[in-house]
Amino acid sequence: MNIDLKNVRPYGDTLNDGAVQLSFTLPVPAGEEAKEAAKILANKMGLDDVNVVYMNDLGIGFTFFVVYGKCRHSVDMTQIQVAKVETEVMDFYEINEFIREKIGRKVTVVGACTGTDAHTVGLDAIMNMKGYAGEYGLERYPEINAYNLGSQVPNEELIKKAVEVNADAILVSQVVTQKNVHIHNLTHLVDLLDAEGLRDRFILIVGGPRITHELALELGFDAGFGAGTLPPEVASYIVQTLAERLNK
Ligand code: B12
Repeated sequence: MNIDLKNVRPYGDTLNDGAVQLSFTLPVPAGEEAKEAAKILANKMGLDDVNVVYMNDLGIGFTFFVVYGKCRHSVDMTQIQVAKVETEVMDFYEINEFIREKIGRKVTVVGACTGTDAHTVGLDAIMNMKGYAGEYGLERYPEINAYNLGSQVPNEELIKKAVEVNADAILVSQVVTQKNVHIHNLTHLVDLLDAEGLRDRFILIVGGPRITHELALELGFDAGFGAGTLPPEVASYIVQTLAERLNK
C-alpha cells in the first residue's frame, strides 16, 4: 500500500477516508437539541459528515455521546521528531547477564513517589517483586538492589537514601500534575542535587502517566517514562547507561 507520509489521515473503511470515532459528555439534558449540539461541536472540531451514533442520558442533566465523522485534517509525519529513550530493550535474563558481564557488580536503585504524591501503583509496577503485565519488577532482578521508599517522600529524604546506599539510579514517580505540582517537585529535586554537587552521581529517571522523555530532559533528568512503561524498559535503560558511564 502506498502511504503518503506527508498527508497521513485516519483510516476507517478505505485509505485516507478520515474516519474517526469520538466520545464526550455535554452538561445538557438528552434530546434532539443536545444531539444537534454534539454534531455542531464535532464539526467545529474538524469532522465532516458527523453522525451521532449513540446518545445516553446520564440522568443528572448530562448526556454522553459517541459520534462518527470524517476528519478533514492530516499530519505530515516527515516533520515529526520526538525525543525518546533509544536504548535497546532486553529481557529479564539478558539484563542480569548484561550486569554480570559489563558492570561486574550489583546495580543499586532507589525509587519514590515524591512530594505530596501518594500514587504508588505506577512505581510499584516498575519496582515490585511481583511485577506488572507479566514482567518482574526490579526487586526481582538478582543483579539489582532495589529500594522502594513508597509514597510522599520529601526530595531531601530521597537524596539522603540514595547517597546512603550509594545508588546508581534514582527513580521518581509523579502522577499528580494539578497546578504543575510535578514540575515544581522535579525541578526542586534537580536543584537540590545540583546544590549538593550530586547531580552527576546518579542516573536520574522520572516516570508517570503525564511524563514524556522530552519533558524529563527539559527538567534536567536523564530519562522519562510514560504510561504503559514496563520494568525491563527501565532496567535496560539503567544498565546500558551505567555501563556507558563506567566505561568512559
Ligand atoms: C488509584 C488512584 C488513586 C489512589 C492511589 C492509591 C495508590 N496507592 O497508588 C488514591 C485513591 C489514593 C488516589 C488519590 C488521589 N488521586 Co488518584 N488516581 C488513581 C487512578 C484511578 C489510577 C492510578 C493508577 O494506579 N494507575 C495505574 C498505574 C499502573 O499506572 P501509572 O501510574 O500511569 O504508572 C505507569 C506509568 O506511568 C509508569 N510510571 C509511573 N511511575 C513511574 C516511575 C518510574 C521511575 C518509571 C520509570 C515509570 C513510572 O509506569 C507505570 C507502569 O506502566 C488515577 C486515574 C487513572 N485511571 O489513571 C487517579 C488520578 C491519578 N488521581 C487523581 C487525583 C486528582 C487524585 C487526588 C488528588 C484526589 C483527591 N482530590 O483527593 C488524590 C491525591 C492523593 C495524593 N496525595 O497523591 C487524578 C490526577 C489528575 C492530575 N493529572 O493531576 C487522576 C488522573 C484521576 C482523575 N482523572 O482526575 N488516587
